[in-house]
Amino acid sequence: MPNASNAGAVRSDWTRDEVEALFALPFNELLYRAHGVHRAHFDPTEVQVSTLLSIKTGACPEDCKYCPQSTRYDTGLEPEKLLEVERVLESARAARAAGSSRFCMGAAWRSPKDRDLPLLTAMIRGVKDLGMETCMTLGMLSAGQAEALAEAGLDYYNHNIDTSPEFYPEIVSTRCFQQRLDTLANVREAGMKVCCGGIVGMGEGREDRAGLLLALATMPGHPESVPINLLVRVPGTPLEEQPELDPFEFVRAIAVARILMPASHVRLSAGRENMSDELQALAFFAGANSIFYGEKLLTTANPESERDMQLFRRLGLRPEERASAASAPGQAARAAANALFYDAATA
Ligand code: SAM
Ligand code: DTB
Ligand code: SF4
Repeated sequence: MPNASNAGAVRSDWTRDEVEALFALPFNELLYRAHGVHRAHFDPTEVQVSTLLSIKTGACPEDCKYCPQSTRYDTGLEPEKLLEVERVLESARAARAAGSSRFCMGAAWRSPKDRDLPLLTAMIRGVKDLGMETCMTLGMLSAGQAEALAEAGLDYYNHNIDTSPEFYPEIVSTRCFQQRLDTLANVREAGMKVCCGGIVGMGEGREDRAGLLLALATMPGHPESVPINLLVRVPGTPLEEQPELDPFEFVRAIAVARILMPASHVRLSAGRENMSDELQALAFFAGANSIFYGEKLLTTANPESERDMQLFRRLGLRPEERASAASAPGQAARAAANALFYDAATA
């Protein structure tokens, strides 16, 4: 167990015992440590803001039990083909105008087809030209596909391991844990930043939440971005009746992620729609410093933008500027949008 003097060092040699001991700490002790680690690496008043767009919706052949987009479950979702580039850019411009610095494009595929690459790379170039960071999540990637996306300027690739290696087979049968790691290796090899996390609240035990975070924190390089999703229980999916996870257990997962991966952005991801403002505030204190912003995730609801802006103002939080933003195109538009978050009207 790290003591106060080495807390915050970036390590990839965490052990299961250490991770389980962190989860077992008294709540306030865990939060105190996590917040200290957070402050050693980040400005605790800044939160990175990303917006998601589903660029290809539904009819996915995989069987992920949590997912409304699997063709195996009747969730009433209307499938849509890959969007045209101009429609994607319209959404990206709107996200930038609303104050988002990263645009994440998601497709309900097992993996992309090579014939889709010209459109995908055109989307990446178009969004980059707006001065935004780019992220995609398209399923499994071959080494060649990862290179093509990196070549077009893709900054981040999102590919989650979802849960612990032990619990994983309960959730997905159509691709194995190792295949996820192979895609992540291809992404790294191509030089892109990795966005990789998981979902809690799927009926896993605390040992699985520890196993998920241990798997992430012992990767050769920590993912730069770690989304922690709270299961959205979508009617029609096999997990629709899952009992709610104790909110304090959710905050513990955020805090342990922060301690294990001190220099990574930990994202409070899916599930915010049903979280109270107080729970989100606790998660920010525990070390979450990134959110998805905008009324929709991929297919399910996210908090209204106005509610998020209000929350930022009430908590004295502000959107993080990307490092190279000062000279990036679109800076003036984004600065104007960011002002929306600071409007004093609330206090
Ligand atoms: N098809 C691609 C894939 O699975 O790699 C990309 C899109 S997929 C929807 C991206 C991630 O969203 C999943 O890995 C999962 O972690 C998360 N996700 C999907 N449905 C969710 C739900 N109902 N609740 C929480 N997270 C969810
Ligand atoms: C991630 O970890 N969460 C986001 C993003 N990466 C792609 C997706 C959440 C999806 C929630 C269910 C939906 O809206 O379809
Ligand atoms: Fe398909 Fe991704 Fe949903 Fe799994 S999580 S069913 S791969 S869209």
